This record gives sequence, C-alpha cells and structure tokens, in this order.
Amino acid sequence: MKVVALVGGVGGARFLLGVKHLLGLPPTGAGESGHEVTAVVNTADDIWLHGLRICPDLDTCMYTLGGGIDLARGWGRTDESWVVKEELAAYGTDAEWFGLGDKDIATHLVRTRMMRAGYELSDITAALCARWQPGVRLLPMTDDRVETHVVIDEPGTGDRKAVHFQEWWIRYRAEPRAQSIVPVGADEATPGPGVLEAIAEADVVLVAPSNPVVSIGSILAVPGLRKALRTTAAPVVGISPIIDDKPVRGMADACLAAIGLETSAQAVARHYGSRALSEKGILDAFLVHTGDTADAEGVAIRAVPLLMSDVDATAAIARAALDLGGVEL
Ligand code: GDP
Ligand code: FO1
Ligand code: CA
Repeated sequence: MKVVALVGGVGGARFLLGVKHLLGLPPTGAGESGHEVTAVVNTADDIWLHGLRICPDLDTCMYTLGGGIDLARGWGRTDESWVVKEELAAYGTDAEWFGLGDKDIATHLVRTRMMRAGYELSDITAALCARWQPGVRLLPMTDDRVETHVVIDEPGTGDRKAVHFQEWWIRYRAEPRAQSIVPVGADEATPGPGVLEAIAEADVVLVAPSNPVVSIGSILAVPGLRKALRTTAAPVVGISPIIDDKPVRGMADACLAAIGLETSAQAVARHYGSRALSEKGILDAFLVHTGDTADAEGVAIRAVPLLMSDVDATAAIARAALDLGGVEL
C-alpha cells in the first residue's frame, strides 16, 4: 500500500512513527513490508541563521524516524551539547534565542554546503536520509525558498513589523498577537519533485495532526498541492491536532486565532473543508478525539482516542484513519 502523509514537525513525525508501526515497518530503516510511506514535509519554517540553512520540520522528521531525536524536547538531537551556541552568544551575535545544538549544526553544515554546490533541497534531504534511514520517503513540499513571516507589534517598542515565524514562535513564545501569518514565497513556489506524483498514486492520503496553519496551511499554499489533493483517487483523511479545544502541545491556538478560527476540532475540519461539497476542500474524513464532536458538511467524522502517547496508540490512530477512509490494510 502507498500511504502519503502531509506533515509538519513534532506532531507529524510522531504520527509517522505510528503509521510505520501499523504497516509493519521497523522503527528505523526501510524494512520489507511491501508498503511505502511518503511524507510531504512543511519547509516554510526554514530559516537562514549564521549562514546556515536550517529546516526544522524536515530535521524533526528525519531524526525522529531515524532514532536520533531528543524525545523530551521533540526537536534536535539526543545527547546534544551547546558549545557553539554559547560561543556565538559570547560574541553577542543575534538570534541567541534559537537553540542550535552542536550535533544539529553538522546537519546544517552538510545541507548548506550542498546548497552552495547547487543541489536542490530534495536531493540534499535524500542525502541526509542515507545516514538516518527514516524508512519513510521525506519529500520537501517544495525546493523553492518559502518562509513564514508573522506580522506583530514588537514587544517593547510597539512597532508593527514582520518577523520570521521562528522568532515569533521561539523568541516571543507566540505571545504578541499575530496580525497576519504569511508563507512568503509560496505563491511562486512549485511542488517538490515527486510530491504531485505521490499524491496522485497514493492509496490513502493522511493529513497528520500537525499545525493546521503553519505546517499544513503552508503545504497547501504551494500552488498545485490543493488541486492534487482534490483530484487524487485516494481518500483524504485528516487527524485533529486539537483535543478538547486545546492544542496538545505548542501554540497552534495563536496561529488559528490569527486566521480568525476558534481552537476546536470542528473549526479545523471546516477549515480544511470537504472535497465533495466545498470548492477548495481537501477532506473526505476527519478523526477527532473521543468526547469531541465536529459538524463539517461533507466530511465523515469519527471520534477515537487521538493522544499519541506511545507508538501503539499512534498506530491505532493511523488504523482508524485508514478504516474511516474505507482503505483495507
Ligand atoms: P511542529 O512543526 O513541531 O509544530 O509540529 P507539527 O506541526 O507537526 O504538529 C504540531 C501539532 O501537533 C500541535 O498543534 C499539537 O496539538 C499536535 N500534537 C502533538 N501531540 C499530539 C498528540 O498526541 N495527538 C494529537 N492529536 N495532536 C498532537
Ligand atoms: N524550538 C524551540 O522551542 N526552541 C528552540 O530553540 C528550537 C531550536 C530548534 C533548532 C533546530 C530545529 O530543527 C528545531 C528547533 N526548534 C526549536 C523547534 C522548531 O523551531 C519549532 O518547534 C517548529 O518549527 C514549530 O513549528
Ligand atoms: Ca514546524
């Protein structure tokens, strides 16, 4: 079976672990189950810092599926050290708010060197994955530069300005109200190699319980992606990242508010919309957490436990998604 998932970072990566488990793929490495998982990964969180290209969501997926993630933080490398970060701070360089770990920097060095040599992000990701063996094909949503910017009133000065999403999220903890959230460059971007083909040839497309605005929303902002989801013969099934009107982790509520949505599974289901009944909708079905409800016209809703507390619980979520989509394993 060919499974395609749209994913961001931590929520997406954990979900992919469950998909692999369900399909009988080993936690790391490729395995021989006969199934194929392709992840279309958000790259609009990517940032240039200190001359390095950093791709948080791609790296979170790669490290998580490759067994190198720091599980407690959910991002970056296990057993990390922070010597370079401390040295940069001693020089008074900017962006001291960004946690650049020493081991993680090696990834950014390899990536940046390959970019400078003319390789595309998709090629570079494949090269990095040769080491990590994630067992899932990780496809950047685009090879083009797309960066989410957030318009805020700057704390302290009150000046209205656009900051990189990472600065709003990490430095300011998403506290200043986002006046708007824009994936800059998305309009001119083209889908990464293999992305449209994977969606067209999928047996099922899963929209991971990732941030609906800055992860899934950015993927959908790449021209051609939405159409691919609307026209694939495969069922498209989403999983709510919102449980009991709250994000399970992170500040997705601040992102939803910025686009005028309440924080609820129903708001997310309606925002994604029905493939059958709405002009821009992408969903056939949507899973919400037990006890939650959602009324979204033309979208089949089922409530099941959605906490990804361990790999078995996450595999059960993936199984429920396939089941609701009418796909047999
Ligand atoms: P990020 O890029 O690291 O922010 O990660 P994603 O965009 O992939 O996922 C973030 C979303 O994952 C958040 O909005 C969380 O609510 C959601 N999430 C995290 N853990 C869980 C979980 O156990 N269950 C569900 N349903 N959602 C989760
Ligand atoms: N998240 C943080 O909350 N603080 C950090 O300092 C931080 C550094 C970082 C470095 C590399 C990387 O791949 C991810 C990193 N993240 C950090 C996570 C990431 O920036 C965000 O959680 C997501 O992009 C939000 O969607
Ligand atoms: Ca992210």
